[in-house]
Amino acid sequence: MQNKINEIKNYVIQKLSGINAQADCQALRVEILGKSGKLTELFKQLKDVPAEEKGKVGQILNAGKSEIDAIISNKEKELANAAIQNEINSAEKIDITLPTGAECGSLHPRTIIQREIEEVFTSMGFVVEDGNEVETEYNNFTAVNVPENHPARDMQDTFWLDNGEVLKTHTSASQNRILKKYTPPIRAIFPGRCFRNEDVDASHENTFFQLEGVIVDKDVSVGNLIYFMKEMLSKIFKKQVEVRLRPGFFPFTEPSFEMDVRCPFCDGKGCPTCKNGGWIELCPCGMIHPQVLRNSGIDPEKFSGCAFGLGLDRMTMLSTNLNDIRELNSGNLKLLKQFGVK
Ligand code: FA5
Repeated sequence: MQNKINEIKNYVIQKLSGINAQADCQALRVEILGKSGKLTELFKQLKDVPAEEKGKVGQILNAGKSEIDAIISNKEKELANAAIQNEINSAEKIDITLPTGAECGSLHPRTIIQREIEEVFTSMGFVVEDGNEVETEYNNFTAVNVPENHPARDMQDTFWLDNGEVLKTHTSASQNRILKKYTPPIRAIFPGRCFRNEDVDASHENTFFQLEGVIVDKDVSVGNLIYFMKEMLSKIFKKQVEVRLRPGFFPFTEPSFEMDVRCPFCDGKGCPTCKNGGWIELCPCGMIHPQVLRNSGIDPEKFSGCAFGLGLDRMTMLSTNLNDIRELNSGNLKLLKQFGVK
């Protein structure tokens, strides 16, 4: 076995001496260490080695692999450094003092609102977490109490990957990871991009943003939910706001609510923004279902929690008075730069 490894090592050294491109080096790595690589094939022969020799032969193989891997890695580093050096030497000289002639960019209005909301929640002791855009079916559905064949899955049809994962349909998909990451008391918000197989119209996009919040502690109640939401909205709209709860349904909260805010533009008197109803439907929320807590390893006998899932595009539309969500993804700079001032 040692002879065979030495042969491969000498072959690698000889080949590397003639290699000057990173791609060739990569190809050699695959040829030796890839799935059907020369060295990998030797590992496959280990199963035929008598049991009493397996340990020793395994050691020889592993040592050989580390040595060959290091030889290739060194060459890779050498080539990468040479490529950088080459770029530095050959790069045209840029005079950074010259005017660019291009306009400066600005933050997207949705990013501005997201940052404002994050600031308010962090000032109240929340951590800001990130979520995956590609999620497991378990996290997106099952962990939040939407098992296979549950009708609630139909309301959130999404884009499925060949490996069975999904483009997440809601930020609730991150609940399981985040509740597992921390131990109660937990206060976290997690903004993120979501995807649904939707017919696009003025208020629905197939790609949109939500900002989710969870609070888990001893004796959390709906009162906590109302308090934090009112605080946040009052800071964003820069005035005291009134909210109301209507019954709602989500498999992952019990009870579930739809939270409305009294229209901050007309103080509830009626205007085009609230379609003369005086209230604006803002955000679904509720008390976290005991099974969702259990799925994250939290004992619902000891702790309770509440959660909300704010539509960030909706908040952005409210704060900018835009009436078509499609503008937010349009790249229409004339329109967007009116708001993206920071
Ligand atoms: C949910 O997605 C729940 N996960 C929210 C939740 C979280 C409830 C925690 C309870 C506890 P819903 O499908 O209603 O719920 O979406 C929440 C918000 O996302 C909506 O109010 C809306 O503002 C926004 N939203 C949903 N679908 C779209 C869409 N296609 N385009 C733009 N915004 C959307």
